[in-house]
Amino acid sequence: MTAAAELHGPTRARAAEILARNDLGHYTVPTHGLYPFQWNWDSCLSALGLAHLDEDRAWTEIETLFAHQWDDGMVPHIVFHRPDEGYFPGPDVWQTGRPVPTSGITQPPVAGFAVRRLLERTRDAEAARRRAAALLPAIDRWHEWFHACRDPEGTGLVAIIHPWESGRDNSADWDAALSRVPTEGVAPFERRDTRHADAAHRPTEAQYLRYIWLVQHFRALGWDNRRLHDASPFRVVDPGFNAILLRATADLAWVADALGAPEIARRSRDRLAAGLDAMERLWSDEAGQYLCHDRVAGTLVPSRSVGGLLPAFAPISGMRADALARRIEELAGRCRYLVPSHDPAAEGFDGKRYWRGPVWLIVNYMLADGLAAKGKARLARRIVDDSLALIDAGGFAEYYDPMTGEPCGGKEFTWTAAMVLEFLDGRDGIPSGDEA
Ligand code: 9WN
Repeated sequence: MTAAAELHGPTRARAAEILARNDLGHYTVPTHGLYPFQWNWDSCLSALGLAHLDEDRAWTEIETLFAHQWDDGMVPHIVFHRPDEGYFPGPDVWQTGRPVPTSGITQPPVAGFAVRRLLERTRDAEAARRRAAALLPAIDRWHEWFHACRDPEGTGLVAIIHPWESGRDNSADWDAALSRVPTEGVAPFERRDTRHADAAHRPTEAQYLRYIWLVQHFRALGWDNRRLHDASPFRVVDPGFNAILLRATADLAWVADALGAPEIARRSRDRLAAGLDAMERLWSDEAGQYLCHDRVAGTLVPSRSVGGLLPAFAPISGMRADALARRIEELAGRCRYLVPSHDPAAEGFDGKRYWRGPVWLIVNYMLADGLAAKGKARLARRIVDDSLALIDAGGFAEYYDPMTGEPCGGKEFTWTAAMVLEFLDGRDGIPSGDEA
């Protein structure tokens, strides 16, 4: 245990307790009540926290998710392991026809990154190599699926076709694209999220209507991923999502090298090179950061959200990393806690409403990791310190108001707890809380 972990003993113990409470044996729920199933990127990031407590259990978390990979290669964003009326939309709405029901869309592909990190840190190299070797082709197939189904024209970057895929559901980034999604014909529904969390912290009714319209639309197309991309009125190239895919692709190449799988390593490096080149098309000098590209409208989206800062997590150039660090410093002057999910100076900022302003610890983790790797230890350290200060003041919430630190959304959150363990116990260059 590091000095920081000892100093934060009670916080660490509380984080471990939350992971245990949300652990259903072979998968974790993000939090009981609000999210009673397994979520894709929650699980992969939570596995990093689980590994501090029980490495075997950490691998199981990712393996359980991949056991529900679709035949076409997609890894779904939710696995509905057992019925629960507490969440909408459930399996009856998705109707994906899977033996264990799943949703029909995906989420940010952090698995390649997580597997490398587990493998690199393992205390049981033989078991870790065996388990990573089994996941390696499955992750490669998922990456292949992205390129085939979400980049049919081979641009090097993939589109999301539903805001839920981004993981940043109600970001202002989607406002214009989502406004083109119709609402006619949406079957009446009752939201359940607002039973568990303050409605003022959640997406609006108008957004939910469009989320469900898209689900119904894809369902009517039989969840055929060869058709969904072109048929979706919502197609956005998110720099954050692509940065995660590129980082995972780089990490998968590393894992493939370590395990003697040269074909996967080569394919991954080719995809990485093409993606990094293409990412430059999302850069905006005016915004000082990356921006989303609306693939339907053919324009960049002038919304300065954290999605455009997340490329710091990918192997981008030093020049771009410097510019992103400057943007984050600028944001530091506009709020008390880094890193807000939307610029407080921008129209549409709302410090309590989900992805329209609040701080999320998983995002802070990825930014701190990327910045530290690019020599920006001081800024990374500031992000880690702010994250731990939020925990000290408000507990393990889903997200936090960047102005006041108020905990928002769900409570006792799995990936928040996992990130705390990473901040306190982690290595790999992320400066931990109390190091000089
Ligand atoms: C829809 C589970 C998930 C996270 C997402 C977050 C939120 C779901 C919802 O919760 O989304 O996937 O119903 O609001 O936005 O990033 O994976 O924690």
